[in-house]
Amino acid sequence: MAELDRTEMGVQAERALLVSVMLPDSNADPHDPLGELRNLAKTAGATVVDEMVAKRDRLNPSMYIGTGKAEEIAQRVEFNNVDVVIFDNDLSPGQIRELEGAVNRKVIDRSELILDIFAAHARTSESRLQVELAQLEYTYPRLRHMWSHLERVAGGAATGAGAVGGIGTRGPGEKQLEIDRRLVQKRVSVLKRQLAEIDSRKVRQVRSRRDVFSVCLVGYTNAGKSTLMKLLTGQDVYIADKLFATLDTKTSRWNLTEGQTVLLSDTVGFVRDLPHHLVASFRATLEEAIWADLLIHVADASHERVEHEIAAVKAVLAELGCEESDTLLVLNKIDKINDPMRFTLLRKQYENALFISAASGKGVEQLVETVLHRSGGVVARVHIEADFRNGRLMQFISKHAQIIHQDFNEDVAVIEADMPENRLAELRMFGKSVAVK
Ligand SMILES: Nc1nc2c(ncn2[C@@H]2O[C@H](COP(=O)(O)OP(=O)(O)OP(=O)(O)O)[C@@H](O)[C@H]2O)c(=O)[nH]1
Ligand SMILES: [Mg+2]
Repeated sequence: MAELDRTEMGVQAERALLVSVMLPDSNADPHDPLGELRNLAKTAGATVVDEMVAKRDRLNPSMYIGTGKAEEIAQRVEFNNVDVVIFDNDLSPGQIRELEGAVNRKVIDRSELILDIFAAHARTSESRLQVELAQLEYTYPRLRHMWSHLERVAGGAATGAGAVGGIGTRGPGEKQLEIDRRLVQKRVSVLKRQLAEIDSRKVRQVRSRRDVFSVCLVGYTNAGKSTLMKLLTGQDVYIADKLFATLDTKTSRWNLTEGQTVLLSDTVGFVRDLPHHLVASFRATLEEAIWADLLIHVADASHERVEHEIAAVKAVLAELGCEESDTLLVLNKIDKINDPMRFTLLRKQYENALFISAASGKGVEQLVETVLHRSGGVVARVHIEADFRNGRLMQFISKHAQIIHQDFNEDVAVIEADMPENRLAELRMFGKSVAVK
């Protein structure tokens, strides 16, 4: 099944031409539309030798770009000795087929590139299964194209004519294609079953820890999540200045203060327009994020496009169904911001965020303090005067407070107690019959 692994679609050590077609609703950076794709291509091991950006009001359904632009690509591909053309846009199998015919080179899209990186970085058997499933699901509709591609190359070599010959050709490849389709279907259902088992085991595992407060680091890839994890827990996690360094979730104990420990998890980073197949099959890895009591959203404050990265992460969180979760925004890498104006602006823009440097440790004390509060770890000595005939109120107090002393004064109970600070608001909601000092 070598061809189904799409090893041929990898870009390791290949010379790449990057193309971005910017439509009016594009999420790409207007100042450097290919910045992220360039990083992704480098992470995947390609050498970027040429780049093209085309602004368009609408896409051309057959090839995404027009024939004029395709001709230009074909010329530049020859001139620069390019092996692979990588589009920043998601292309349909039909568009890829047409494009490959027009430019006479392998064409891959952004999702395939991301899948290729994930395949190379996946370490545990779980993440390998997840990547394989995502690749098969994404690859599956493209198998016809794979075969016509292979046949075209063979046919092209024989006739010297290149391009269009093999598309849709019936022949031995077609029969092989049927066999391959059945094999793929079988493999996909085996993978789904295995992953469903892992998923339910994981859910049980995560739920069984419900009594311990759990915190999960989420954020754009390369924001510094693993660096922060290492700083806070001392866990030796993999840190690298590349995209998708972390693929597997790691959970560790984080001692906030004497006697107050929470669980901290480090997860896979997000990018904008993350392939849906990948989000779906990474659910098990992201289970920690879905069930966490608190999400720490780490963003790279030194990145010019931090606003967009924050928005992209929020979109993925929404896709995972955790947009309502308790979230704390942490702007990291403040040591890299040289312009004081920029810093002031960010502070104004994100007034509820914490500003830290995971590299130098700056601001981390405040982060610990905040998490301590959010986890209910900070205990306050309170003086409560309450109507003791209010059964629900008295029950709430006995459940959540450590009573130091109490007196009864006609209908009023006068109580001195220690109570988690984050319960005080709830206590006050009992209304007039309670006074808290
Ligand atoms: N200057 C500076 N660099 C930092 C800081 N935090 C992290 N880095 C660097 O940023 C790069 C990415 O850090 P990681 O911790 O691997 O980032 P991540 O968010 O875990 O990335 P992925 O796992 O790829 O999603 C590394 O080169 C870190 O050394 C910081 O506060 N300041
Ligand atoms: Mg990481």
